[in-house]
Amino acid sequence: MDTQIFDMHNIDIAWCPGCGNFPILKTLKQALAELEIEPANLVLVSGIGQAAKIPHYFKTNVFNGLHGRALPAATAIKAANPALTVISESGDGDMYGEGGNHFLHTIRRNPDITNIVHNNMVYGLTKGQASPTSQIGFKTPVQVGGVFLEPFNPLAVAIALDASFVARCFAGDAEQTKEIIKKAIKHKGYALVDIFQPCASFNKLNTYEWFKKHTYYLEDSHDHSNKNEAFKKATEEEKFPLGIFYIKPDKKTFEENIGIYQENQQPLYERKPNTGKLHSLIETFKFAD
Ligand SMILES: Cc1ncc(C[n+]2csc(CCOP(=O)(O)OP(=O)(O)O)c2C)c(N)n1
Repeated sequence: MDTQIFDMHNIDIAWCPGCGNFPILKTLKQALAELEIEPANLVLVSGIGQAAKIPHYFKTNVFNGLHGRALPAATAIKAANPALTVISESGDGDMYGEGGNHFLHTIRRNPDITNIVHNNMVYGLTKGQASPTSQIGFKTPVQVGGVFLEPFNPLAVAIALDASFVARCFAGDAEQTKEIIKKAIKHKGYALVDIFQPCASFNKLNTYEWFKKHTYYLEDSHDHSNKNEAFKKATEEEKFPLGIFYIKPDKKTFEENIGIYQENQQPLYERKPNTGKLHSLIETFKFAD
């Protein structure tokens, strides 16, 4: 399938020149085309931010909601129509800051969705405040003395919560990123793909060069079924490993667990509401005279 199938025409892209979102946009289109996922069978869900604009630049189904609230919408869309491929797209602020609570509990629910996070270690849209993944010492117009909060470690948290697929990529390596995104989409269950992404305008510390110097790929011998080993790798501090850290296969998904599809396979969105049941429920809320 050609990636052009996802191209929007006559639309201005509002990212700065040199933004790491450009290679992620291209890589995601390539991954989807190689998996032969039709635009009609795909939904991109996002919150607010520069990264969260990515669905605007795709010809497909899009739900662009509130800041930090992509995951509950993505979970519901997948539950209403399990035949869809559902991908959440966010920045590190949107996902780990404003959306932090949803991040934790979506991992626990394990919907069959892919959660791609463009991690540029800064709030880009609002022009350069520190985000939860900003490194200690990072100076901004708000954090004038440098960040002193411990950075949030999304991979370690996801592994601790037994997320069913946990990976990290670097936007500067399109080939590996594409392969990891493909595996994440094909994986049944919640898949986190955190992508290191340089922000050309507001993060002069974590540049392409910096990421190249401070990352390395997990060895082929890395056993991604070993939770303790994955956690150890996720908490390394000198250099950040890239690759697939942890896979917990055969974990029941949210759609399987909620019971709606156990006896009736018809997608929820096609079913007629049971108005009789609804009315009797409303009756129970009425005050007695
Ligand atoms: C509830 C709420 N709080 C704060 C904001 C302001 N705001 C919009 S985007 C953003 C941060 C975006 O940063 P990130 O998610 O890292 O994405 P980036 O722009 O860097 O891609 C903030 C704080 C908002 N729109 N809504």
